[in-house]
Amino acid sequence: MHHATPILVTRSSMPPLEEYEAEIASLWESHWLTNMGEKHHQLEQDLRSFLGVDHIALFVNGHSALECVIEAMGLSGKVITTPYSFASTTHAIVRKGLTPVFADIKPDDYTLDPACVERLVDDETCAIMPVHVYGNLCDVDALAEIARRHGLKVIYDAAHAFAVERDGISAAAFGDASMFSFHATKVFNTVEGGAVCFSDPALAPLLEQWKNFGITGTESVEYVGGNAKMNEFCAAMGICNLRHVREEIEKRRHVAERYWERLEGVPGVRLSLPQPGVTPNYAYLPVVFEEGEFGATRDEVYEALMALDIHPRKYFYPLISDYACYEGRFDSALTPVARHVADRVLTLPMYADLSLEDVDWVCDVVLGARR
Ligand code: T4K
Repeated sequence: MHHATPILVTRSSMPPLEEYEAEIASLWESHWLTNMGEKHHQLEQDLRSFLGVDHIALFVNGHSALECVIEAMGLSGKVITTPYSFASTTHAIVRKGLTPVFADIKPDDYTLDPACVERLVDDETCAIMPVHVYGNLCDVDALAEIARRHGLKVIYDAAHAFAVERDGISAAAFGDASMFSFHATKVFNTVEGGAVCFSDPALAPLLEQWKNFGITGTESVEYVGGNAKMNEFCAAMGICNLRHVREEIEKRRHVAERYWERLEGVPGVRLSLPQPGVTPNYAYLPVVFEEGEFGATRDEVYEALMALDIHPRKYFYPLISDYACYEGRFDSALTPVARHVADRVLTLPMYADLSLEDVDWVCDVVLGARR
């Protein structure tokens, strides 16, 4: 056995303990633990300058952030989205009483195919919810053009795209709104958390109210809102982690480049290499295995790794349209590219502190799985 402990798909980044202790010390003075306190305001400010945006709202997690944007925008009708994502994207649409319509993805970067989106727009369509999956940027210009022509909102699920930029512009700047997840498994985490960046300043008070029970004043409640506020301990974690995030991404770059060096050009292996003009964040390491050429199925590679206590994940299999909870509602045969990728993808272990020796070992096992 190579390792005493398993290698998991990811491992949370954490600041030095003393740094976090110093950051939370003032909470023992103020006794102010949640409801938009001092740490909350500071993290918002830090993120505004990090992302280069004017408008941001913090949330208890990325999923609640998505639900709140839908509420604050007052959307109803159909939302065109991708079946190739985490449950959250479609669940947010359905839980808010809207109807998801699945468009297919592109075979090169797995993001929504604008041509497929365009074909599905009808009179009931109110919005497009594309996903910058794995941190790969969607075709934001084509999607903006479709939205403009049909009067649709664009809400990006940018859960994976923190710190991703195109020609120096943050992913946060595209669409009407972008949701970021700050979950423990993300490039930047606040333990649990999320944020929405948005272009219309009129959304600011609405998001604040929707995440706080719809309260609009000490004696007035105007919306049936929930509770989706980020607390002070999570905000403090974010303040600390943000100081180290560039360094973390740089370490991830070395890990990703080692994987690509080892796997690029292997017949039947499809990698997700950086897109032209895009500064990546190396959030995930997806590999698509084409069985015929590679000589093993995705599931055989998965089993070979698991047998050695290496835990990759099948992000994102099954397609959302194939979930048991949506049985009978959708037909994944209508999104053949998404189905092809979901049946063949494996996301390999990827985190800042993964050693290059371990990357080599993972690659040895992957390549050794061939018949
Ligand atoms: N949209 C998209 C496209 C998303 O991917 C997500 C979340 C969302 C929306 C919603 O955002 P949030 O509401 O979550 O902020 C994980 C995450 O829980 C989830 O945040 C993430 N996407 C999804 C892709 O992955 P699981 O069920 O696979 O997580 P789990 O518990 O199996 O953890 C995976 C690995 O991460 C573990 O093997 C080890 C490591 N880990 C995990 C935890 C919980 C840590 O190192 N530390 C930890 O604290 O969903």
